[in-house]
Amino acid sequence: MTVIKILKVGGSVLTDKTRLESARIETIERIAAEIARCGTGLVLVHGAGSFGHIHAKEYGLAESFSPEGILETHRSVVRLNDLVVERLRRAGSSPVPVHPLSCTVLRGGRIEAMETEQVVEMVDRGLVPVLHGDVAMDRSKGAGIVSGDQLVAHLARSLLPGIVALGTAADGVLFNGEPLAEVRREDLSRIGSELGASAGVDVTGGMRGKLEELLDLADEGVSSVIFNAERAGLVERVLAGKRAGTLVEGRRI
Ligand code: IP8
Repeated sequence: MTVIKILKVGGSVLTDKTRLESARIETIERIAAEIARCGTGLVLVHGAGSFGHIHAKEYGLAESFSPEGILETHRSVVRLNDLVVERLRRAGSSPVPVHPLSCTVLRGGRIEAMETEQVVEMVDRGLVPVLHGDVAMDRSKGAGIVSGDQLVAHLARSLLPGIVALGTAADGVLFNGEPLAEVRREDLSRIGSELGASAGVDVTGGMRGKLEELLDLADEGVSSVIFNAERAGLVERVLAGKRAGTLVEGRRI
């Protein structure tokens, strides 16, 4: 059986979040080359950056139901997904797009149901499923936003991966400007006020939102790492199971 690795690369890494739909093509190509060298078993999730957050905010999607907002936000993140998929293909991987809008239902902003059988089949056949933060139907409020971080946590619960890694634009979880080697739920009260918001427009919670997803996961026994995907070589390093950034661990017992 293939050992699954789940990698999320944040929208702050792949795009300039201050400028509408502005992809960092060189960075995407560099990360695609690192991924292509990592072998099989990868499930990739990417953030939306300036391809989704700006539309989601403009249409107030987190608060109100907007048919046009759903379509425009989804189309926008699909454009970024298409760019990522194409760069992965050119780098020598076998990517396939997986759009959460088509396989996920939320309730109150949280994933209530998500089809993942197709993701397992793809990985078993040597493909790289490429998911992304998206808009999704929500049983309690019509539609909502599902972040890449929430997708990672959900996928990790159902696929039981060997590696869960979140590539961000920071060196990990920072405290006094320095990355922590590890973080657990007990540390939150100490470091909480320092957890920064993301640069540019962000409707899903920046570093704090990320950590909340990963600490829940860690409490269920799945550790993960938050590392800097802007530093060349670190994607390859974490996918090889080596240390980088901050390890998110379960409670001390
Ligand atoms: O960038 C957000 O996903 P994220 C998705 O992973 C949208 O938080 C559509 C804003």
